[in-house]
Amino acid sequence: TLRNPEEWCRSFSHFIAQCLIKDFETRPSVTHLLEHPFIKQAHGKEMALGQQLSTLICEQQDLGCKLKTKHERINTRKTLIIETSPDDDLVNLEFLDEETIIKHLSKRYDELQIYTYVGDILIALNPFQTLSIYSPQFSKLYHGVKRADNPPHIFATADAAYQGMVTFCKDQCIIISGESGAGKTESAHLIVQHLTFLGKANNRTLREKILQVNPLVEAFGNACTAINDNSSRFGKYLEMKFTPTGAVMGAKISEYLLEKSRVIKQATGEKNFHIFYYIYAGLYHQEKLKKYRLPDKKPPRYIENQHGKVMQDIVSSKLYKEQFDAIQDCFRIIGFTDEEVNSVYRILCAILNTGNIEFTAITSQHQTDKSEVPNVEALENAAALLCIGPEELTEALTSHCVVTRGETIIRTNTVDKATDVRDAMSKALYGRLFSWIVNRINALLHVAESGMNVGILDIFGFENFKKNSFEQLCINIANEQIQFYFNQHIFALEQMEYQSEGVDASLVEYEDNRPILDMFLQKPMGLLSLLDEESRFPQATDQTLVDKFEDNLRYKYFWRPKRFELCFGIQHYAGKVLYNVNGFLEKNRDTLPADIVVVLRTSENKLLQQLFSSPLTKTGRCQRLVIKVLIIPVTFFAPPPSPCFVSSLRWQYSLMDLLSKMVVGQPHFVRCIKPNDDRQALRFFKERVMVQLRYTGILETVNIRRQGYSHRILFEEFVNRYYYLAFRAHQMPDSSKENAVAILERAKLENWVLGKTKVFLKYYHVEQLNLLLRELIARVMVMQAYTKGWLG
Ligand code: AOV
Ligand code: MG
Repeated sequence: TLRNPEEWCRSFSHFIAQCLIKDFETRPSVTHLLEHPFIKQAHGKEMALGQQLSTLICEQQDLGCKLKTKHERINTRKTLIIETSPDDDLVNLEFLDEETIIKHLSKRYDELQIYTYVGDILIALNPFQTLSIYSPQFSKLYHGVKRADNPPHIFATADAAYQGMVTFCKDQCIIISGESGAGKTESAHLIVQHLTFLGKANNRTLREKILQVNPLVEAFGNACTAINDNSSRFGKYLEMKFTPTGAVMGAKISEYLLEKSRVIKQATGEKNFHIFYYIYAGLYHQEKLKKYRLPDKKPPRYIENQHGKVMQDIVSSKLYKEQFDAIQDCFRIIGFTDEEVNSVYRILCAILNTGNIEFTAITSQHQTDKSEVPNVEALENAAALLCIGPEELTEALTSHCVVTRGETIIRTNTVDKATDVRDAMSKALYGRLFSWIVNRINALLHVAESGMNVGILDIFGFENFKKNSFEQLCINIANEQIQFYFNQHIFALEQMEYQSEGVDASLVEYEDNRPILDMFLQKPMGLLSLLDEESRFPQATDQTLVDKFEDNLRYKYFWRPKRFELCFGIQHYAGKVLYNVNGFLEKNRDTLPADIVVVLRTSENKLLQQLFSSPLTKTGRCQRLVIKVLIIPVTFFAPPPSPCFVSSLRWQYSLMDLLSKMVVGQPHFVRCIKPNDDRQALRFFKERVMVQLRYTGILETVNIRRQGYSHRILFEEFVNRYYYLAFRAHQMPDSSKENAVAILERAKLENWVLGKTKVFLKYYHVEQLNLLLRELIARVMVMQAYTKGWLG
């Protein structure tokens, strides 16, 4: 009898009755409900309606699960140790200081409770051992329940993001931070695992595809470093796309500044990207080294262990071989064609051969700066794999064209120059191949419909090695930006809002890293601008660069140990780091000679043509991004000057893209902590943890979470969202302050505060309100179901 979805939606009990009694002859299933024409219509029609519906649907889904699995849950609880404890949330602690926090975390870690809340923020201590708390049973346990019902868990954070998305139709993002080896990437995997569970699509293949994305890109983008055997060498933002009703429908991945220099050289004790070892071991076992023109006596130079280990290490590694098989599966499941995969392998093998090309100087009477290739085999192999002519490749490596006054002159390359060109080619090939794989995954998991998404940010963590170079600087600047974003969200914005709303809340002091960021990013005198400027001078050297830094950077965060030494130090938010400027200019310039591009474009390989036909990097050059909510100061978003080098264009620009994405979603924070540097289970070094707690501002976070109001909702939105709790469904109350108060009182909440336009709530208030709402709907549903006799 209902005339339109609007009317129907307003009266939710009626709605449920309709769905349950009128349309369904059998037991109602959520999928049926979602397919109901009213729901579909309403979703397409109006966002506000869609929001209310999503809430309802999500609650029903929840209830359906409850009804079905009640017994299952009781059983699970018996077998799993899932006791909650008052120190699950540090905010509940009576005494609060660093010592107490450490004591609690240490005790919890001993009991293998690696997760702890600070209000709505999750602290995750790296267990350095496999825990049995990530099974499907646990996924069920953490589905749509009140947070305090279960001990803290990464699944609870994923659940909160998911529920936030379906309930309020708002994009969410989960920001995982922590230093290198703290457990960010593992956490990101677990979040994806739980989100695929929550967003159960009927389509099983899709779920499988999404689960293959991380392993595939990580094979190409991760490597063994001195700190972490599986260290992320790129920043990754994975967006999982959902329908308005919360079914997963696709994914999109964005990559940020891959550490390409690793392809050609690795620091002592470190390795190249995983994929090179996988492919070498894999092809060896498949007896395909010959087919891919790889040497079988000695591994190619780029993956040769520089520290005395031999060929046998790579080919006898069972792990590498298994990983190669796994990667082949990933490609297949995600949907890459055989031809594409073959091209990827060819390019990888071509890179390995390229690394083996050597140059020797030809000295004649007239010319001293000429080079030639003595070992033509490697060169011929590379050329054959790339489907280009070996002569053309030799020419592009050993000479270059210069255009002066309209005339093209060919100049020869010295041995050093030719070596640089060779390595630049390898880096470019790998970098573009990586971007292509990412783009291809996106195309294969692309969804045409617009929906909502949960984004997961997992970047390379803060690094401080014995020797730190340009790459570490880039990585650490990125981490400064993430820290800044966290501070803005947790402290600055919150406190600004109290003031503007006239709410009396005591201010919490925190370490603001804005001045350090200014030092890096300011124009024209920030460190990165200075680096760009120096990169433009052909005569500049690393020495002139570091002198320039010293002469211009008058900050207490910058120091130079000794004039004439090629280093400088930075006091980062996470500690002091000494950088060696050796190679800074070259790495920042990251030039790929036009001659190489020209020859690679002649390739008969389709993929290769594609890689070099147009700039693959999704930088969009100097186009300005539109930022909806401005949290990060505008200066950080200014377009880079041209010509653009790594630090300005690819680096800053891509970070800007990353931050602007996060700014639009509701953030959830996971702070990963490394309890020891030896990667040992059950070892909790207080000092080490203390330092991380300090620089991440955990104590201040506990304070602000205890005093502060992390949820600030406009009266209108609040009344819209929760009016069922105090009014009848059809009443449609005004979105006034008084009605908001009526709801809060009816819900028997305490300690909330009213601002000029908003209700200020603690995170547990919101949880309580959502729970009440859910229970209310559940009661109606159960009542209806009883009348129908479905619950026996
Ligand atoms: P990261 O991502 O924070 O470092 P990872 O996530 O790669 O660190 O974690 C490093 C190692 O710690 C993993 O390889 C696991 O052995 C172990 N680990 C982390 N979390 C867990 C967990 N929940 N359960 C079991 N083992 C874990 V870096 O990418 O280097 O910044 O750049
Ligand atoms: Mg990682």
